[in-house]
Amino acid sequence: MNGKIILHRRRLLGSLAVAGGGLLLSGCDALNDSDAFRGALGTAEGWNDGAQRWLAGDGLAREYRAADMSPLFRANGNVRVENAVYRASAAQRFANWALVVDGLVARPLRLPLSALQQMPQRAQITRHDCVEGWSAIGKWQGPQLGPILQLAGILPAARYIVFHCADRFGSTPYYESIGLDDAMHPQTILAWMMNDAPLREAHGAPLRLRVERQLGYKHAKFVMRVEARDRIDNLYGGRGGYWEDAGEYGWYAGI
Ligand SMILES: Nc1nc2c(c(=O)[nH]1)N[C@H]1C(S)=C(S)[C@@H](COP(=O)(O)O)O[C@H]1N2
Ligand SMILES: [Mo]
Repeated sequence: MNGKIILHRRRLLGSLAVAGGGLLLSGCDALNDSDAFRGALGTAEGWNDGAQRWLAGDGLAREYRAADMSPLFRANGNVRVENAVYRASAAQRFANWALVVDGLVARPLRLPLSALQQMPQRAQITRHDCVEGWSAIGKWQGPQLGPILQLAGILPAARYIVFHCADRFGSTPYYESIGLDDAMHPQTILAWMMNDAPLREAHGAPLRLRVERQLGYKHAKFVMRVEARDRIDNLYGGRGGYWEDAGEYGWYAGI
């Protein structure tokens, strides 16, 4: 198992080297410290809890066949983003857009869409369940979140991963958070493709979270920034997400 993961990380780092100048790293020394990486797998601290848990055989969400894909996948919540910065990058088809990865990490990252596209990809056909009472089966593709957090050097103090989105309801920004077990889960990806095409704006372009063991509202669309934190009770309304703060839904939305 460990060997497989290290191989995966080598592939990731190789493809990032190809991505070249587009990728900004604040330190490069740790890029080939597979010893440190192996060491981290052996500890029981922080981000590693999740990895340990799925290495030990935690469950996967069900995956479907292409023939099961819903002919129509509804878009829900915000389907258009009004803020000016987002509109400007959308007009350039996100060519100058970059995902920020920061917070409790040793090496904050700015990852252009092209870098995310060149990382090893995972594609999965899953069922999306919205609390409002509809479901749809769709295909999602993008890099796994776990290796991105490892590349950023997620620190042992990190307990939550927060997704900051470009959209708002009224004056309140949409955001969501998950624990490290879900963040490190193999089916947790930052998808830039849906049903074999780049994400449409209504479905969260340029990048949205897929966290397949949880309900629809956890799957943050229009993700601009991924932040590692030790707590979420001191962020916005303190409950870890837009709907949670609104008192509508709970933080853990396991299916
Ligand atoms: N940024 C953002 N993410 C969001 C929402 C939203 O309004 N804004 N709606 C959530 C809800 S309730 C659901 S069911 C899904 C809908 O995803 P879809 O539009 O691709 O169907 O996105 C979730 N993520
Ligand atoms: Mo939803």
